[in-house]
Amino acid sequence: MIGFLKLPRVAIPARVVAWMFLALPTVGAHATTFTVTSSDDTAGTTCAANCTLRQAITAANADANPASTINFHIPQAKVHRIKIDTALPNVDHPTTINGYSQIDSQPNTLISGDDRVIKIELTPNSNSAKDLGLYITADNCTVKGLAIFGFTTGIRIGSSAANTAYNATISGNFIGLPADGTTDVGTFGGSGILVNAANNSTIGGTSPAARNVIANYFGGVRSFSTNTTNVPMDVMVVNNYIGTDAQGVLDRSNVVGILISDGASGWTVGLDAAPNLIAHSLIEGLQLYGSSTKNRFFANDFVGNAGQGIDLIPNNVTGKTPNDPDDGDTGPNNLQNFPVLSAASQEYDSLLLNATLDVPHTSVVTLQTFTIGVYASSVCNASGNGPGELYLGNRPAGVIDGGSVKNEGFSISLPAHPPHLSQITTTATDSAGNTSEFSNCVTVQPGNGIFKNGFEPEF
Ligand SMILES: [Ca+2]
Ligand SMILES: [Ca+2]
Ligand SMILES: [Ca+2]
Ligand SMILES: [Ca+2]
Repeated sequence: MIGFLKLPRVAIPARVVAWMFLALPTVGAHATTFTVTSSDDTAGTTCAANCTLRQAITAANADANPASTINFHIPQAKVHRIKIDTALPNVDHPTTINGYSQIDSQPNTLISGDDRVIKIELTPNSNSAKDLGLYITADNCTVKGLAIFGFTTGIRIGSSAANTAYNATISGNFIGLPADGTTDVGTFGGSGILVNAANNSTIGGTSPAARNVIANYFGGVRSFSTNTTNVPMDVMVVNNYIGTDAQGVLDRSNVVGILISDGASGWTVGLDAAPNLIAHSLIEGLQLYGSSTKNRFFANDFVGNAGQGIDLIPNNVTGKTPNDPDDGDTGPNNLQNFPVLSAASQEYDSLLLNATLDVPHTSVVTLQTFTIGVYASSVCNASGNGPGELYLGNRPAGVIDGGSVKNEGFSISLPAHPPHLSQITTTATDSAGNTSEFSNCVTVQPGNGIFKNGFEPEF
């Protein structure tokens, strides 16, 4: 926001005022805007008429106002590739870096697919600049509208010092892809977005404009911590395409789509209103290691991942983790048991599911309520569980294993599913937010009921 300039009550020649507006950053009551006008990588402490991204970050870091904005106004309407010679300064002041401020760019407006136009690319110019693209070390920073590729880590949020970069927003970017969102520019080994001390940060967001596309990394999104004081908590990863091109179609594999470890907890990966597409991972879609708990995985579509969609990984042992009696085991997401599906049937306009969930035994009769995520797939994984290609919705399920009463069976119904995706699989999430791996698959059967108007479903 551009505020008013508080000028002293003295006469200032018009020529001087004009110069001030041209050459000085725009100062508002609470924020300063610095405008990048050059794709060069010249260093300097001020962001004057000819300002590089490096100069703008340096100037923002010294900004006396509590927040800064870095906009782009580089002449010519082409894609501008900013090639970094050495590591950029950390973004160490609350700053919004907005690639969509560049002329002729626009955020995505499509719920499915992509019509964004990105005009600012960030890539290394040499091996010595390859380690890291943007390094955010202040709270309340936003990065949007950039194509960042060629770095071992695209964006790092938070250093290993405690409390360094809370409330960051990374939205509307291509990470691991150039500005066209599709050209294969190689693979980068590290992490698209590395999340360190970055509590309450958001990767993506609920609007189409907020979607990131994250591709060609070892870990598309990866948590990172070195001790208990810099564990990233309560991070949202929603509405991203992970492992595809911008349209969500072509294979632009990460090795793992999302990797959460080292006690990172309280993450929300996918919302009903903002699902992620997690596709083409060379091993698993989503891995959860160690003591990380209360991580909710909802509403994500897992397509073409070589391994499981969701893998809870105790003691570094990957693969399907079997249910245990009464679910007393501990580990990532407390190794929440998955439902055991016995039947799925199509009754006119509803999909009916019957299942059981082995929950902890309680001394008194207690209704235990879980959220069951329901997914359809074309083919079941070789493991017998997953993959969960299309999220259909979730429903609450109440079960009892208390005192002498044991009723761990439940039934739920959802609207009819696409007939070509005949394999149904589910997850269970407890009230604390621990989501299970995927359940077994069952094939949808025609129901026993009488179909209206002679309608016969095809399977
Ligand atoms: Ca497992
Ligand atoms: Ca039980
Ligand atoms: Ca268990
Ligand atoms: Ca357990």
